Amino acid sequence: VAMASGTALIYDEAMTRHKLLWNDPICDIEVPERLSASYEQLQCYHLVERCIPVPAREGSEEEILLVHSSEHLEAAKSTQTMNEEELKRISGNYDSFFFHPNTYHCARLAVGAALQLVDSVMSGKVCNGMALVRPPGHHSQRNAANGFCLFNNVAIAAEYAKLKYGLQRILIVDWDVHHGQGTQFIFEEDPSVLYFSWHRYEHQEFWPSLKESDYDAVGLGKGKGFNINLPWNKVGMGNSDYLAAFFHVLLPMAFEFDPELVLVSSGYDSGIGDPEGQMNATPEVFAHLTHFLMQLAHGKLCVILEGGYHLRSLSESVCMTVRTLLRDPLPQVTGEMAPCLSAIESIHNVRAAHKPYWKWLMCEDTSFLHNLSTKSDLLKTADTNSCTDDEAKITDSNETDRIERFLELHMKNIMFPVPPIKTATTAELKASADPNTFPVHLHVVREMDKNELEALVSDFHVDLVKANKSLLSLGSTLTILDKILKKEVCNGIAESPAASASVTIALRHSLRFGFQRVLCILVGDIDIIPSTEDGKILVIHVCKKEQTGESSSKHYIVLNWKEDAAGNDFFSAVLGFILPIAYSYQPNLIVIAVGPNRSLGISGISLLFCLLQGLAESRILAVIEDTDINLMQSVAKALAGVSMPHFGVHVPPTQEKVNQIKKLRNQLQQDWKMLQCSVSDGI
Ligand code: Q9C
Ligand code: ZN
Repeated sequence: VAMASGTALIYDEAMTRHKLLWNDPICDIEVPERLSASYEQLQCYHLVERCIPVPAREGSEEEILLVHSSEHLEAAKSTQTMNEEELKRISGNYDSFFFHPNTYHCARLAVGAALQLVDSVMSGKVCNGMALVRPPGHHSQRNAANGFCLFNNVAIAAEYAKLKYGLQRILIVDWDVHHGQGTQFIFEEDPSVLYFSWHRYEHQEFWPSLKESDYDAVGLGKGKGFNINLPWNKVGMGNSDYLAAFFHVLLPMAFEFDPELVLVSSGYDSGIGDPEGQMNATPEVFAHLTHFLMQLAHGKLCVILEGGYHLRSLSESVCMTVRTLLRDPLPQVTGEMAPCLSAIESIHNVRAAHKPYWKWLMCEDTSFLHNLSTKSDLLKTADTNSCTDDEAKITDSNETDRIERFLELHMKNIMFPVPPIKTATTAELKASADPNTFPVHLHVVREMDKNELEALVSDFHVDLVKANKSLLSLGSTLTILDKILKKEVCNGIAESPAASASVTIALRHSLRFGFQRVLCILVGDIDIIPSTEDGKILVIHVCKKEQTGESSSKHYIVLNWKEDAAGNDFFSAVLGFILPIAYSYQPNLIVIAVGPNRSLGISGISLLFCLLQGLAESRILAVIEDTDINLMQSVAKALAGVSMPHFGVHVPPTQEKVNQIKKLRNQLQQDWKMLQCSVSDGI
């Protein structure tokens, strides 16, 4: 099936006409400029013209009633003709909400914009998209406005998608810094909607200060297990905390759930500089979060704006999201890749609370802390990581300056013009492929001839190029690597009859080029002669047991894995082990080599390519010895990003495999800190 392509963008200036008419220090951050500034920044980066414009429309009363009571609808409707005094009085009936005569119209447009986005994606007009809306929605409840929200745009979108398209599994990811308690209440008993929210909580001190926002609110009745709350008990959470939450909580659950559509309650008040969130995550982390979610539901992803009150941080983060939806290569995440102890504690707790409901968690030995509050107090003082109060609080203008400078500096690096994703391969692969299903923008390169090759490799690894035959087999690998190094292409696939030799030479060549960190993932029987001592190469070798006697060290990690014959048990290894190590390492280049006697199926291998693409600015070299055309095509599709593979149902691995991962995690988590997900082995 050909996949939809393109990214929808929905923006209507009319939604800037809802504004606060009186003084209210609680509500005065939710300003019209949030929308216009975001849109202007998108224009500035030339992202608007690359998207498919989709008009907003008013959501109908019937559509609003999918989630809200008629009393609530009528109350909202009645505000259109009120004077300021009446508006102020009725606003006072709710926690943190303000009405303007235009509010009702704007809120209907916000609902309709979300529904237009769902229609565009579900009809195949586009693959994904973003709707910039005001007022936001996720605090809004069946019968009440709350926290700047009148109608719950995302919740209505989910009900609408279920009704109109017969969907049975929808994932809502709420990365806003506040708990979308409205959305939780609406779907609490509904197993067809998996709701995930992380939020500033501070042991219930932070608004809306509900017991129901804690990690033990897992859903009710039939919906048990389908509500995931990850409370942050400290401010100052950053990129690594967010990524750890994705690796160790959200992504494994999301892959096991296998949604047909993903909706994002996309608040950017969880980003750096936001006065509400007081977190430290930089805009580029949203590119990575978006990229991970694009791997689900065949890429059907609808991003709908919620909060975000630091205009610069908000608009840069919106741009990061849209750029990623458009499939540009991802910027590197910055900062030390180590989650803080308080984050690990929260991650540990939500995993323990969800253990009964998810196969993937069942065999892990996460259990509740016996005395949580004591332990938490201990952790408060033990925590030496980034999320300490003094570093995170914006108390004076120095702090504001710091954030502005930070954003300025990082934006320079991040919004650099990057080459579009182009995949290089040699002509052979393309010729043998079905032209109807094969990536169109595959870039065919000529192989180097013997003389060119000799010139390139003459002064090093002479031993390896002695025989003519092996020399020629290096041709495609080096040609393609060279194009990646020269930034002519982003990634490439080399067929090689001698993968071991090709990889060895590719690694040496890239170190010579000046790369400081090359991540090399070997699948199957491949013997390379690497020097991993100086840390410039990190090898993860996925192979069947027996045949290697090697044991793992910091830079040579052996993962004995033979994929379950019945299906897909490699998910947990990729999400909970390989990805965290890869993000801890932050490579400049990734080489993935598939040799003979491979222990993974096509879908396991594709999963690796898809998920690791966010690293090394998408520089990935594939070296494949196998002549299986299906494997080649899957890798090509994954790298060219033309179709979102369906990874099938996530099968939990055997106890033996789980134990291996656990052992490796314990052994390696001091070196690769993103592996930490449990308090008991974290300290
Ligand atoms: N003391 C969104 O980000 N703060 N809403 C209330 C009361 C309300 C945030 C503080 C924050 C609402 C969509
Ligand atoms: Zn918020």
